[in-house]
Amino acid sequence: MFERIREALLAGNRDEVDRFVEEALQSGIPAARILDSALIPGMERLGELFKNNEIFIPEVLISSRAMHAGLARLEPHLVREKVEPRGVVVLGTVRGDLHDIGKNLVGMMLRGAGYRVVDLGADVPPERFVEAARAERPGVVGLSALLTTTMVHMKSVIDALRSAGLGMPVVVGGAPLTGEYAAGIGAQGTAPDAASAVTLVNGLLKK
Ligand code: B1M
Repeated sequence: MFERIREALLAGNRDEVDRFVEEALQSGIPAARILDSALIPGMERLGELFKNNEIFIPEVLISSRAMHAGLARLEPHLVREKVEPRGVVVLGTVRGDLHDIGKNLVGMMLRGAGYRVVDLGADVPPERFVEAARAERPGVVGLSALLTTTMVHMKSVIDALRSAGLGMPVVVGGAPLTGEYAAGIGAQGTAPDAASAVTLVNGLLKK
């Protein structure tokens, strides 16, 4: 079951990913297990193939669309409806960076944990984060970056928020980040995956 979802993802077959994920859900497999055992390992394999020049951007894009289809199927199962949000999180991928799959997952998990998530999308300039933080007054701002060339823009967002007098905690995440880097740019924390991001936000909002 998981193997054929992974294969369909690598083949970029959106319809099959959609169908196989639905079949897995129908057979009673929990959404989180489908994510962790099929979709995420599929994306990791995709990353290896891309790194080794065995596949190129067009294939990665097609598989990413298939990943989005799988995530869309899982979303209602990962997100529990809650009437009263536990807090607000403004979330986005920083300027120059188009990677949004990990950020979307973080958003989904936060929604599932009861937060209202204001998702600004990808390639978001610092001014847009400031504007949203002013309007929404979130408990936490979350920044994602997947490139060593764009993670530097996280500091620009934190500096812009602080210059605008906005002192809410900022959490950062994405494959190239380390705790040391996060602390160095003045973030209040980083998390290696979406589930840990929820734990981190919970902890910050409790303080
Ligand atoms: Co790009 N790309 N990509 N790519 N891509 C990587 C990141 C790369 C590692 C591939 C490689 O070389 N092995 C490499 C970066 C190298 C580096 O900087 N060190 C790379 C490159 C080089 C590029 C381009 C520059 C390629 C080019 O044009 N020559 C280009 C840049 C475009 C741009 O952004 N300006 C590019 C383009 C693309 C696509 C558009 C084709 C596509 C993105 C599609 C999309 O997102 N809509 C793409 C993809 C898909 C990847 C890989 C293969 C997969 C990323 C992914 O979705 N992973 C990636 C290789 C890899 O990561 N192994 C690669 C699955 C996702 C669930 O994990 O995003 O890590 P991840 O998110 C995790 C955690 O990081 C964490 O939780 C998430 C869920 O568990 N997390 C947070 C993320 N954000 C968080 C925020 C938090 C907390 C946790 O708090 C707020």
